[in-house]
Amino acid sequence: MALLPILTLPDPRLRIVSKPVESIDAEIQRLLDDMLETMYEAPGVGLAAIQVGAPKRIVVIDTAKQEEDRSPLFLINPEIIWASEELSTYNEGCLSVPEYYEDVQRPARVRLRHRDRKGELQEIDAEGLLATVIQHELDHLEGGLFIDHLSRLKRERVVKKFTKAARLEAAHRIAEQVTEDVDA
Ligand code: GNR
Ligand code: NI
Repeated sequence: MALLPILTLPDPRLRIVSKPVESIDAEIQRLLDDMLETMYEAPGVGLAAIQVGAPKRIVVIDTAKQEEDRSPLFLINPEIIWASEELSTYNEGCLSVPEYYEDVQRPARVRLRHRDRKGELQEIDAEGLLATVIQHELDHLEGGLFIDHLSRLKRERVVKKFTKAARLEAAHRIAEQVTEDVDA
């Protein structure tokens, strides 16, 4: 297993629409395992393949609070086939928008259809945190992010902040390299 680097805002790859998985082979299973390890290590309760740069309709989720209770869900080509009229609000975060949290309103309950790790068709009913995380991850498959649910003012503020931080980080890397080159 391997830890994969997680893409963060404003990486344009996060806006790619992911492609359905055609066959669930060893390569896909390796990606699922690497994504799960990466999610646990982060730590996070969900991860979509595009967050590690793979534009495939693949998601891993585990909402267990304790390490002993771990029970990962592997979702391949997931589809929401029903959503409740009733909404619920959850304070969401995203590994691709680190350390930023905002309330998002979504359907309180959903029914999901997907293929599992073995390629078998499954349906699950979800509510609470799981329903929220499923919808958050399905947004990622469409190139969406939870900040798209916020006001334009809030969203643009966050994007600006992360764009500035990324520019600063790039400048620091260059400065460090110059120092190394001069010292050499
Ligand atoms: O770890 C995560 N926590 C979380 C909390 C509330 C709503 C959604 C999430 S998903 C997030 C991990 C992530 O970015 N998945 O794409
Ligand atoms: Ni996310």
